[in-house]
Amino acid sequence: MGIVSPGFHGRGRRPEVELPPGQYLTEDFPVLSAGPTPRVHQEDWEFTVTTEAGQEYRWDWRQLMDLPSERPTVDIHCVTKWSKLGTRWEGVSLDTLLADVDTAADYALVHSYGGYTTNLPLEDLLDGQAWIAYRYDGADLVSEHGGPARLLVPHLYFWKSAKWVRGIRLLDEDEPGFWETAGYHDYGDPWREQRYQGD
Ligand SMILES: Nc1nc2c(c(=O)[nH]1)N[C@H]1C(S)=C(S)[C@@H](COP(=O)(O)O)O[C@H]1N2
Ligand SMILES: [Mo]
Repeated sequence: MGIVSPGFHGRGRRPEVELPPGQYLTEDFPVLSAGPTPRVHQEDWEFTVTTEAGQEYRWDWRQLMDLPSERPTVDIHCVTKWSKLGTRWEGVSLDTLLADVDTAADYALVHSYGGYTTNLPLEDLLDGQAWIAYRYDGADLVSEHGGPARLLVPHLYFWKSAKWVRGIRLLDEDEPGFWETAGYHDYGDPWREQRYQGD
């Protein structure tokens, strides 16, 4: 992108951005955590994928760092109605992590340190749609935002982006997570405003 002279694209002349229905723009980065912030050190961090057959695949921090990383810039949408555009992350694509995982499962239940869970169809973790993210805006991800590593799945409401991620269970049957059990939508597409069950 070229440099635009200030007089041409000044404040208030920002091109109209399209937000999902009911959302407003925020510039800061709110912290939303259902419980206390777990302090997980990189040396203790492990990420486990468990298949529907009970097979386990495990990565420690060093193994995660050795995988090729990507730098997605994405818009994020919280069900409490804030949206933040152009957030810059670094992490490992779930395509990379799941490449050699032997599974025919349709669903995923994501687990976090601290006990949080959230569910989504396995296909929503694939095809460049989801990452295990460990850097935000050029710095290590702080614990309030899910450090050392969180799931990033920006095309769904942000509650699906589990902070302090520790593993994913692959399942034949859909199993609701923490907020989904409490009445939030099973899928959570912000563009279809799927906030609550029945939306
Ligand atoms: N482990 C865990 N992950 C979580 C949550 C949580 O409470 N615990 N909150 C979710 C919700 S509702 C949102 S909007 C985002 C908030 O992420 P942030 O605090 O980095 O903005 O994290 C999601 N992931
Ligand atoms: Mo949220």
